[in-house]
Amino acid sequence: MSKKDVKNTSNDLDKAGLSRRGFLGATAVGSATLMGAATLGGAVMSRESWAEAVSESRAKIHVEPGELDEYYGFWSGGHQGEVRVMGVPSMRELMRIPVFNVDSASGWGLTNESREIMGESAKYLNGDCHHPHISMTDGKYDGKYLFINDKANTRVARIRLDIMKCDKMLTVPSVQAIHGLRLQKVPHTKYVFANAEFVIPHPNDGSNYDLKDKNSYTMFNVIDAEKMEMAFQVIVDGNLDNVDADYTGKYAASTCYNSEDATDLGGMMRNERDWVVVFNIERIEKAVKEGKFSTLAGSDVPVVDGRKGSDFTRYIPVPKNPHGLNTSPDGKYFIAAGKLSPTVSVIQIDKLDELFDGSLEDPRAAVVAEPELGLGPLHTTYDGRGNGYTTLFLDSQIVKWNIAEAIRAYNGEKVNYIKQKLDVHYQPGHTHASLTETSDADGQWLVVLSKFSKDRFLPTGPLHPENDQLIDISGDEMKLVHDGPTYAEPHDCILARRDQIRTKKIWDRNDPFFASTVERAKKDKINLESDNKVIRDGNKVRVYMTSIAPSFGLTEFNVKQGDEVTVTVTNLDQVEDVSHGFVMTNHGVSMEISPQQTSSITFVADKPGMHWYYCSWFCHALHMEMVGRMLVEPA
Ligand code: RUQ
Ligand code: CUA
Ligand code: CA
Repeated sequence: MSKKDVKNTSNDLDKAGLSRRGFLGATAVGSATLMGAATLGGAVMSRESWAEAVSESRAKIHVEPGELDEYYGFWSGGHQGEVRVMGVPSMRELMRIPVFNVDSASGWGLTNESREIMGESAKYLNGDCHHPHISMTDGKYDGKYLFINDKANTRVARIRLDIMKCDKMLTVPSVQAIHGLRLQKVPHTKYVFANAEFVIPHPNDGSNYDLKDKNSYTMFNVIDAEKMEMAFQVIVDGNLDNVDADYTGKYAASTCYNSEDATDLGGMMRNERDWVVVFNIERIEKAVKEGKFSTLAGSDVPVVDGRKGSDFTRYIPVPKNPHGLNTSPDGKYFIAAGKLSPTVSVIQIDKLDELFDGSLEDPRAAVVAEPELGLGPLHTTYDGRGNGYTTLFLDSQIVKWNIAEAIRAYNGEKVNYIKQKLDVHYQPGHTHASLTETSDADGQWLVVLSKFSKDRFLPTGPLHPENDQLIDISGDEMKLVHDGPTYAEPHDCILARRDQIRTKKIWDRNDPFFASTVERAKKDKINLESDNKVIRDGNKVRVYMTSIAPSFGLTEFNVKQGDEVTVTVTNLDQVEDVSHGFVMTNHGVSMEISPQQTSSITFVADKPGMHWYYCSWFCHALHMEMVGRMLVEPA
């Protein structure tokens, strides 16, 4: 059967008057008629996966043109530095939110507003984000913020979900490489937990390079989510990889793969067990409040010592170089994936109280199961029905397993806790089931982020896309339904129900995003909503103009060669979707001005003569005519 035949089959279904719902009922059609399509694309798609792809589940992901998706997906853009907004289950990319990068379209990293948010770190043009997470209240998404880490330049950023723009960025002091990032779930996201991965000497001034020295360590970083300021830091033994929080608000737990304090691969694999370190947030908070902390040179952030033997932490040994740490949505377990061990370690959270008060002495007593799942377990996600889904990097599979049964097996019962293993393509890292990190986990969809795509797509030269696969987990069996090529490199993603995200249609004139620009205009006695004026202040020139489709308020302004020019544009349009842009040709100047937004950008007018500026967003039939000229008088 050719591709065309397959298409005709679904057309025939349409013609036969079968609605989507009707088609869902017509399972026989899916499995019998279309099995023949298995050879489509030769070796590319297995019989099995194609048969699955055209079945019920496939019909569910077909979001008709003009229809809306059920879920928002937020994808990390990895070392590309942005966050991507997806529609799920269609897997259509809806938007990109620049964060730790420079974006030519919106002017992120170029405009004064974005550079002020980036602060000192605006000088970095790169980033490496891994873990996007939405703020919560009572263990459920509240849709307010999304937080994300930058491993490359040790930053944490916050995105306001009402406008889908980054509004805060913080460089975490005294540490290197923020990797794991999670949020306090209960009672609400008061804190952002951020793991600094690498051990460094303190002070890091070249006087000491010995990682076994007691002044060499890394820290667990706790950020005040509302203020986006450091709350406190906790010194740990070993390094820190991934983290998650519990559903009481009391604990967070991180994996450590380098308990060896080694500097090379061989060294980091020496120990049979590394550990999960559990932080008693309540105790640490109390100590900080009582002033029982120290500070490090050049920083006023409270630091407490959480190394072994401390009241603030417990170290639970787990096999070998663990990676992902994921809390089950029933709040009962922290589950740490073994990576170099074929197991995951199930830590029972309600045993932690006893570990901390001393009534349980052996930290291993908190481990209630260690099921063997396959090779290279990296991350686990949940369906809210008692099952875990763990990616197996080396086996290129996702394995569905039952947590309660794994615990019974650990206690000696003969029970097969493995429910299904499904091939994914290929080498999966993170996996995320819908709403899995909240108590709303609904077991509908699961995304597997495969690090390799190999032969799944048209070749693109030596650099391949990743492959983000969508799997239907609503039934007893996992069904692979979609291949999604993505650019480097969505380490992680999350899914939220669409009603949990509420966005603005146009900007509010009082939005804090451009408040400092409004403030500056006030000082210049400018009414941004009506004035089109040029203000000279020595060799600084401030150009204020409005825009309304299809024209700028100023079609011409004069400056002198060498002037530092700041152009501020206020978009007076109130119609949803009528965004303008401002580009000054040959000056590296570009920015977005969406309805009711004010944006500004500063550059040096270093070339005499006539320079056209134009609107870069196709806003009107006369968009091409939306232009003006900067006339630069030679010095
Ligand atoms: S980590 S592939 Cu950067 Cu989230 Cu596990
Ligand atoms: Cu305004 Cu195009
Ligand atoms: Ca190790």
